[in-house]
Amino acid sequence: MNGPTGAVTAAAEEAAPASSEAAASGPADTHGQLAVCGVKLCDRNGDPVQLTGMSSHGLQWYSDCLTDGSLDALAQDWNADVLRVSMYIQEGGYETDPRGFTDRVHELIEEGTDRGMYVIVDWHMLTPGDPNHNTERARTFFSEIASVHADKDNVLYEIANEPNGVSWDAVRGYAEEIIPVIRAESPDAVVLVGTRAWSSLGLSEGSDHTEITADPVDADNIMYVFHFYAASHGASYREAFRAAAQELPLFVTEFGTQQATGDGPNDFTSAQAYLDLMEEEQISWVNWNLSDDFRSGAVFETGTCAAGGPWTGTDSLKPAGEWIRDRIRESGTAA
Ligand code: IDC
Repeated sequence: MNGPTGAVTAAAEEAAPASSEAAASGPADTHGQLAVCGVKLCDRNGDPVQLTGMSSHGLQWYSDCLTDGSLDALAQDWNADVLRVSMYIQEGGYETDPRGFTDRVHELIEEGTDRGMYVIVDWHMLTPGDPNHNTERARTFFSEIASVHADKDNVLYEIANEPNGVSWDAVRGYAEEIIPVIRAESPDAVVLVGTRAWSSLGLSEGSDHTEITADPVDADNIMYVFHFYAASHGASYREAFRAAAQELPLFVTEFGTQQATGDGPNDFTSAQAYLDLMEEEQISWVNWNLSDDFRSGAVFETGTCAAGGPWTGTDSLKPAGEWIRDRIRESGTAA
């Protein structure tokens, strides 16, 4: 796929010669429609793929960090396979302006598509933690998004960011309501299902993945979502994740190298252990987040977005940003 304009593409290729191939044809052009195959994610030829990339921050706060320049850098300098578009529902998000946020998501799907990336549409429910609180809103939103982008093969649907304080049964019931809404318009799209206890497969509320294997969502072509924050979630959490990966198709749509607040010191040793595990198991991952929020998990230094960059290279990056840019460049399909 071509970049947004010949000039921008040429400039980006110059800045990152190693990625000139990715600029000419992005991962979504090469691998096409994805489908769940066993516990893995496979491309249009049935070959397993691992996608790696970045999540935006909340669109209500950091939309101005998603520019032509930053998205070019993500695709061509960072070699990302996937952009997660994080649309909060509460906290000043979708519920305050459904039309405006839906339109912004449409735009960002096009921006990701133009750059040959996969796009995850993240229904970023968080507080309240019961996804059923937003079911009617989710129906309206996903029905429109899945209908408008039905002809694309690079859109994945994440229907509930982090359910919390609710049973697996409640989460499963919500998934079984929303998945058919998406499938009515986009029958082949992979759907990502958030799990209990902040998408920890239940771990953060004292359960584990066996509650899911005992009573899975009644739908095919879905993956279950796991999130972790490497400085808060150590070896036992990681081993529970490894056990789950043997039995369930998993997608890590959010992780940080710091604490669960998205802030504090980085634990790159723990984070690397997770990355090694995900490479071994070919689990796709997305890091939180592509913004210049003051917290340590936002990749850009504060003020970068208002200044309009620089987006390529490492001059604007915090330590977590430099670390994750290196990892994304050397992993995934666009490495
Ligand atoms: C955090 C943001 C912070 C914001 C807060 C509001 O970094 O700026 O004020 O949300 O809810 C998650 C959530 C994600 C969190 C992130 C870091 O999905 O929304 O972002 N986190 O705390 N789960 C675990 C960590």
